[in-house]
Amino acid sequence: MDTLQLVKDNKYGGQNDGQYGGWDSMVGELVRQEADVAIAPLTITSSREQVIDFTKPFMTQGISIMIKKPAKEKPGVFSFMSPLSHEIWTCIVFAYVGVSIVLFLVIEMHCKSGVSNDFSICNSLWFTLGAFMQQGVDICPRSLSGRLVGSVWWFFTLIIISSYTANMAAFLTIERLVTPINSLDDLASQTEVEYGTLQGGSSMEFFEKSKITVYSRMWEFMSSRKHVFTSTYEEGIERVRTSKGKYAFLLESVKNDYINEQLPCDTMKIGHNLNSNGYGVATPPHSPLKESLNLAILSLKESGDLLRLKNKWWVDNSECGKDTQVSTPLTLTLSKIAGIFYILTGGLALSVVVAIIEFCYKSKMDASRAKKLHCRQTLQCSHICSIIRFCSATSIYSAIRHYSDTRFYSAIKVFSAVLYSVANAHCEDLMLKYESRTCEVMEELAVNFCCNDPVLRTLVQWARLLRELRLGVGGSGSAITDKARAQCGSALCS
Ligand code: CWD
Repeated sequence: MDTLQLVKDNKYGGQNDGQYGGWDSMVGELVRQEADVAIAPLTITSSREQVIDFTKPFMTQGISIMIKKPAKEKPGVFSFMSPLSHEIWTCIVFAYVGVSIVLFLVIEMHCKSGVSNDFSICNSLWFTLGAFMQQGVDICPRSLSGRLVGSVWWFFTLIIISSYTANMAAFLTIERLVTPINSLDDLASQTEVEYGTLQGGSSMEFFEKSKITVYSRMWEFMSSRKHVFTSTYEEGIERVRTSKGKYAFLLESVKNDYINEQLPCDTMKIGHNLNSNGYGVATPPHSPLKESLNLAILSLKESGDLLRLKNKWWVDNSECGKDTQVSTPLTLTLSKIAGIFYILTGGLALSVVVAIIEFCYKSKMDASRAKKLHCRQTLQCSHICSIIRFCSATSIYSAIRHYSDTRFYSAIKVFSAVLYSVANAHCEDLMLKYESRTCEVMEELAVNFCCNDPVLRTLVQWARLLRELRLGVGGSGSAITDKARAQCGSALCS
């Protein structure tokens, strides 16, 4: 009697109605009592458990994906873009333009309220670019709102540049493995890379019976292309190696891990295991051997021998260096630094609000200042008018007094009355005319109109004529006349 023999068809065992006992291969031989024990990576499944006995699992595993290891990618000429994802670069460009426009607008609003500034749209773009490039520019916003925009932009650039610099070194030194498929979902959602399992094993059974959408979709894909199944797992591994990345093999994780550590080190496992189950030693139903095998497995487990053996063959026996590990992509994605964009947007919104408040406040202040100035100037003009009236009146009064006992008295009296009323009316007209003008115009007029106005000048000349005839009070005159001299110059009241 043979003590150890290979299963005739080299397979593990599946349900097969054509075979005696309804099972073929290893399981079939046990069912038919052709063998006493089956020692193999034989997965414990519920359907097998119904016809044969399994010991406790001596190893746990799950279905995993094996692909061909892609060629290492050397840093390209545009590798400097890699530390940040494409969305981040796009968002930075938009943020740059947006911040420049907001900066220009808030400063423009500030200027509208009377303050001058150097921020044209070009200068705003230049200022923002300078800050982003960590350089200084010779213009700076002076308003609170402008400084707010500047501050949030500086904070934003600080974070972006720090993150970029931190990632940059890694990107330029690591040779990355860029895998076309990174997960089971990637594999299931495409048809370019074919995939399959070992024919007639528990892996195939798993997909066939699975009710999970993605697995049943994968089963549809595989069952419609029969050539994707392999009769041995060596065949599947070889197909992975020779198909230039166009074939992925779904095999049990322990085998996957082992092969990946063997020369020529050109395969790799991707994603997580699809399920979890164990390998057990199988016996025909009710075999007396099962108990002793169970005890042996448990004692090997407890003594750590099983773990030591696993390490010996899977780790110490590795023929591939550590550098075969896939480096995970380091690209900084938008979701990781979205907060900084929120802060920037919030800061810009706040600065616009502040600019509006500044604008309203300054407009109000300017209006009240203008009003005060206007009143002051109006008063000044009215004061000057009073002085002119006074000058005319004093001259007229002197003339009347002087001629009181002469034959010219009546004529001088009438002439003086007319002169005074013309001066008075003209002053009123001037007041009305200039009242609505700006304060600056009023100020200028207040100083000049007394001396430059032709009507007033004529009136003043008449008054002067009366004095020159030594008919008026002459000399220094009263305190008000002195004030008038100071205000209007000697031409008016001297
Ligand atoms: N088996 C399988 O179905 N897929 C695999 O990748 C390997 Cl290595 C083996 C057989 C399976 N363990 C079974 O018992 O049918």
